[in-house]
Amino acid sequence: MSPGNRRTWALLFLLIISTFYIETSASKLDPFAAKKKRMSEKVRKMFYHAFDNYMMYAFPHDELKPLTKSFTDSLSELGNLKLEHLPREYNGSALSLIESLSSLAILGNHTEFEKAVLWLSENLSFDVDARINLFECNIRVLGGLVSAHILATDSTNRLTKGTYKNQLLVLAKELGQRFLPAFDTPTGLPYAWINLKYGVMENETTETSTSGCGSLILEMGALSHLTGDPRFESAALRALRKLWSMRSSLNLLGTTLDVETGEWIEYSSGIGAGVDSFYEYLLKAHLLFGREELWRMFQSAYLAVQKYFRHGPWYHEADMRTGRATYWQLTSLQAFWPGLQVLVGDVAAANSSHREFFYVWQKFGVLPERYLLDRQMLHPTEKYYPLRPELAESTFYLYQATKDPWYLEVGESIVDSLNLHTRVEGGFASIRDVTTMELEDHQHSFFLAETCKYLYLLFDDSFLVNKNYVFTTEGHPLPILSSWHERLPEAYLPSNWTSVKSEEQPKRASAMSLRICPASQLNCRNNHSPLESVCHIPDARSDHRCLSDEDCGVDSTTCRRRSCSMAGYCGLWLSI
Ligand code: DMJ
Repeated sequence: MSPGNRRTWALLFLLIISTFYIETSASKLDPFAAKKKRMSEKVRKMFYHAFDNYMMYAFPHDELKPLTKSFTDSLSELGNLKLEHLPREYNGSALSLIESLSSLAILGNHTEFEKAVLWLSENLSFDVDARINLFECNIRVLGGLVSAHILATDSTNRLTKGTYKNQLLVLAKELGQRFLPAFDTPTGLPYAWINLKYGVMENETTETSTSGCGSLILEMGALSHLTGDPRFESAALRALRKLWSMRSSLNLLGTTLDVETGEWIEYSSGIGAGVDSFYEYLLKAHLLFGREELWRMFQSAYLAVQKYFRHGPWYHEADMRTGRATYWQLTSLQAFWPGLQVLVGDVAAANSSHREFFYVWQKFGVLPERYLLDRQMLHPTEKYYPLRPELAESTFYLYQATKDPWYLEVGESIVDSLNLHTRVEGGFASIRDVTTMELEDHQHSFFLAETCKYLYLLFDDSFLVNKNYVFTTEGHPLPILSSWHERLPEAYLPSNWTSVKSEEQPKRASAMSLRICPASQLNCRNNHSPLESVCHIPDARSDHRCLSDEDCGVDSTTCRRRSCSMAGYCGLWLSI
């Protein structure tokens, strides 16, 4: 062997040994490292299958039609309302590319990220005759641009090689300015629809939803902080305050309302469609902007939800005036709730609802849009599954909080179902009917922004190490910065801390730091020692399935007796 060959071999050997060493020491620390690696690779491939097909057959239009390998310019139709004014010039705004930016950053794809930024800065224009849904455009386009701008300017990511000149922020500001006329109403509540070129159209509908006018604060607030222009945050905050002032004496809100009169149209509401992200944004905006006022609103709203909507692990709808149950339905959108509960520290409740959602997922293979709980049957028309992310999202949050390996299994099962039922040659298709698995020709942009992202982060959260992000309702990360926090008086004492008694003195702890181990004590460590409650009695079976209450143990965090649910899972059903 020549000296040159020997050196090459020695280097190769060292490389093999060090890779082996890194892998074995990593897997010693984390017994699930190999599974996570395999699964994150699988999800990465899923993302690129969806993204590459979009780029090939649909870009620069909004979304991919994976069955016919064509496109749809859906942004101007989003929101499911009938178009009264058909857009004349609208030819798409590369919606799925904008929605993919933060996912590309998380996957570490600098090249595609930079290419996308360049294309958008040269080609994207909002001066188009398009009637768009304010909420959808806010969470998808404004949120996508603002989040990507922050990621592009974060020196630790090195996503753009010095070429970035705030182009995404310029675009975001232009879009934000086009939103403002929507807020010009006697109530300050914004119109649901606005034409990007001409503002609010004549005879525009005055009806909007609670989430439509109550979930704008993260994106518009971030835009104000980034640009120094307070108008965006003020408009969103004013609308949120007005909406909150319309709550009933039970602290409940309805689902739809009139922006001109400020009166409710639909008094029944729940935690799903038309309301969901309103709750989410109260808490997340409090985390992002440190506003105590939002925390107080969230606290009252959350308690009212738990009191009036919750029935065991399920959430039904109720009339905001009386609190009486109206519709007993499980909807796919509700599956985000356990994720929100993790953020607020209600991990036991999150775990129990999440189990029931997963049970329904397993029963059908995916989550149907609507299931009638009282009649134990699918809704006759809403049998579809449009690749929604909510169950994956909650699974990610629950795994972050508990490190219970069971959530990795849930994630794997979601990935397998998506590949089995929705993957086609031209991307990922929605399911029209979960009983037949008939497909529909639509790959929604949130599959790229959220579904793939949460599944990837479940198995590989390296992007989040030493970072502190809040994810918008569309899955776009925004960093929590003390400079964005409301300045509080010197004597301010936070009221939302959980106190943990230690030997010397009570210690403050955030909900997220109270880790629990519901399924096994493996891999659940706090300061290298297992954290376990003295009262914990594990369920008879490690998968928490049960035939009767006898099979259930005692909850580790609350020390309450668990019981067996209708679906055959142990949980804290009786104490609810
Ligand atoms: C997404 O656009 C957002 O998560 C929104 O808040 C609700 N629905 C879809 C995904 O299901």
